[in-house]
Amino acid sequence: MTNSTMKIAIVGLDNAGKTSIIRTLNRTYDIGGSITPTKSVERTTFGLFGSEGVLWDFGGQQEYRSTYLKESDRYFSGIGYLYFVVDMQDPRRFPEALDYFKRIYEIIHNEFPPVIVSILYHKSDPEILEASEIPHHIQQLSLEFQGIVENLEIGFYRTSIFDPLNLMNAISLPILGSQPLYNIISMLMAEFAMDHSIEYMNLQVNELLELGSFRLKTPKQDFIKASLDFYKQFASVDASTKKNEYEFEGYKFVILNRDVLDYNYSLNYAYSSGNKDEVPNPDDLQGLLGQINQKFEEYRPALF
Ligand SMILES: Nc1nc2c(ncn2[C@@H]2O[C@H](COP(=O)(O)OP(=O)(O)OP(=O)(O)O)[C@@H](O)[C@H]2O)c(=O)[nH]1
Ligand SMILES: [Mg+2]
Repeated sequence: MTNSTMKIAIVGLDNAGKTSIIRTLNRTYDIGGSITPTKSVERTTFGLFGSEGVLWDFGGQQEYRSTYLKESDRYFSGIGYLYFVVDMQDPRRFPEALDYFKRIYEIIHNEFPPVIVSILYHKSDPEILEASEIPHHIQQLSLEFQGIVENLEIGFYRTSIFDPLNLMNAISLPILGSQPLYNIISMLMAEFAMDHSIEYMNLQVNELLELGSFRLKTPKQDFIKASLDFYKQFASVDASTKKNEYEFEGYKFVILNRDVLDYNYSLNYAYSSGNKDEVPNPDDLQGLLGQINQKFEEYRPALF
């Protein structure tokens, strides 16, 4: 493994929601607040397991898109992960989006190691999702994207800034989902969640990514609403406090801060406030944290 920097590219048409995604994840965006179009590329660096990653937010206005395609080496070489963002609330622009993706794919398809490509069906807002045309459009678009990349395996995710826990999951899976630890920790969480009527649990390893998570398959709308408030707390949480608790709209949310090896992480979980009997007591939690730390040491995360 080399010590090079991990390069992550977020691309898509103007107004697709790319900058909102990044700012939601690193908690610098007031969800619902105003945001201006990105001029050319904005880079953000972050640390992960002792290595460095850099996020490239490719402003999507026409003039910038032409420049990237013309000076493709400068912009697209060395990409490890590509997220292509589609605005699901703007079907008229699907053809334009597909065309842009196709041109980029022609440039990156020979990269080695191969680029991990993910499609984000963005603005799939939880409140409108099921009653809208979005699920149908997703089916159609997936066939088109798959047709462009042929045999390459690509990931498809529904995202929305109004469901930030799910957004974090979508961004994390392509990068960390193939780590054995991700699956091990997710399994520990699923088991623990079942025993204690927990509706959500994740392990947060930096300001962007998670290493394992559990969530009910179809979370209640109430939970998603409450989780927005919870998510805003992530930014202001006092990392020196071992346990932080919040109550939002009938849900109890807990953030536990811990260290293992040289890393800090937080274990986050939520359950319905009405659920008093099965909630985990300190011994239960100690047991889970012990298991997580042990697995962490056994499968030291190594990325590059
Ligand atoms: N409903 C909804 N609106 C969103 C979502 N994400 C972003 N938006 C809105 O979409 C608009 C464009 O968002 P940006 O993040 O600036 O889009 P961008 O892709 O960075 O645009 P460029 O920088 O021009 O390429 C803003 O008004 C956002 O508030 C979402 O998940 N749902
Ligand atoms: Mg932008």
